[in-house]
Amino acid sequence: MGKTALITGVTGQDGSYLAELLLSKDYTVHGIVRRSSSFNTERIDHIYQDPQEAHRSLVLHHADLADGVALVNLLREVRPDEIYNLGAQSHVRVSFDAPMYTGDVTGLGALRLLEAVRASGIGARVYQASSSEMFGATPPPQHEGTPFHPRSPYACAKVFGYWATVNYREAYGMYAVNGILFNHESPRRGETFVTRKITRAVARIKAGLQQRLYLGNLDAVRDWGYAPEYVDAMWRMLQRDEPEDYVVATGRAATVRQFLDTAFAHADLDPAEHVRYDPKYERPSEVDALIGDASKAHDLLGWQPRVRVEELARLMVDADMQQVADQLAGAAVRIDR
Ligand code: NDP
Ligand code: GDR
Repeated sequence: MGKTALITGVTGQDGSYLAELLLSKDYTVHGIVRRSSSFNTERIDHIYQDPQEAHRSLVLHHADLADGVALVNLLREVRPDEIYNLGAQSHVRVSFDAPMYTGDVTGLGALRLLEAVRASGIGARVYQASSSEMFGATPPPQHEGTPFHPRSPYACAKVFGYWATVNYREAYGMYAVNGILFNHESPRRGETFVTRKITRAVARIKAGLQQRLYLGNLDAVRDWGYAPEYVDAMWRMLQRDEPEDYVVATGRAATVRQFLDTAFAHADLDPAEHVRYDPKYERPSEVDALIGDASKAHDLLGWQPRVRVEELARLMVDADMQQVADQLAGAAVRIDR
């Protein structure tokens, strides 16, 4: 019999790749979907299984990290072996506009889930999606022992979730781990994060659908990896004998400007012609440089990143160009009718 996993945030970038990975390993995957007035399952539609089917390996449930009772009830019903807490208000800039909400879902939500695991007595292993944003103002390279200095309500909430995870491990002997993941991207990245915003704009400018791209700080340094490789690291963390925390990163640095230049060059476009500055996209306090040291993950998890930032930018541009082409073809078919 395969294992059973529960994923919060299954409709997000990482949740969708993780669900695919676990299904390929013969898991039964349960996912939490929050109620929305419009469809929010686009990233997992290709693996969706009809609720009428007798033996489903992917099962979706309505619940929310803001509702602790719903979490306890769901855990008692599903009784997962592994839980991946990927659900969050995950946008750093937005967290300055909605700090209380971000603290509630991203911070307290992690504690609600840990407490639900304890209260339901199911003994599941828990993965907490911690973030390089917790290091914030502490200079690179950052590793598991680097002090935190969060620079946003989002990062403060993630620090809370991190320590709640460590505390439940120490207090209750729970198998609970933090994956401290640096930025990771893909064609499924949300459209308002900077990499996807850039690659989507490149595709739309090339197709004549858009003229300008407005951005904020181009000097920020990030360590960008490829999301499908990062969800593999999450899974590896829960397969070890002992629960420990791990940094996951490529160890390579690039500025937003370098990502921008690579993406535009791939489509033979000149950023100077199209890119303009808008202070709206600056943060009240910025994180200048994140570059991770993932030696521990290399040594203990046998995990290695393969896709480098230049290749990442190009594959995201290619995917967005394909998506624009498909949309235009779809529109043409509708007009013909
Ligand atoms: P996304 O923003 O793509 O996905 C977030 C997920 O959380 C979505 O499924 C979203 O649902 C869900 N969600 C939001 N609010 C709630 C709520 N109240 N209750 C339940 N679910 C909720 O994030 P990523 O996939 O990129 O990231 C996954 C996790 O990893 C997040 O916790 C993020 O903070 C963290 N992280 C991400 C990194 C990255 O570079 N991607 C790096 C380090 C950490 P909906 O689809 O309805 O919006
Ligand atoms: P980040 O990702 O804040 O690192 O958080 P984001 O892509 O939003 O920003 C990266 C850098 O780009 C600069 N920037 C802009 N950012 C956005 N979104 N939009 C712009 O127009 C723009 N112009 C410049 C930002 O100032 C920043 O320096 C991501 C999220 O996935 C978090 O959930 C995760 O924890 C961290 O990565 C690791």
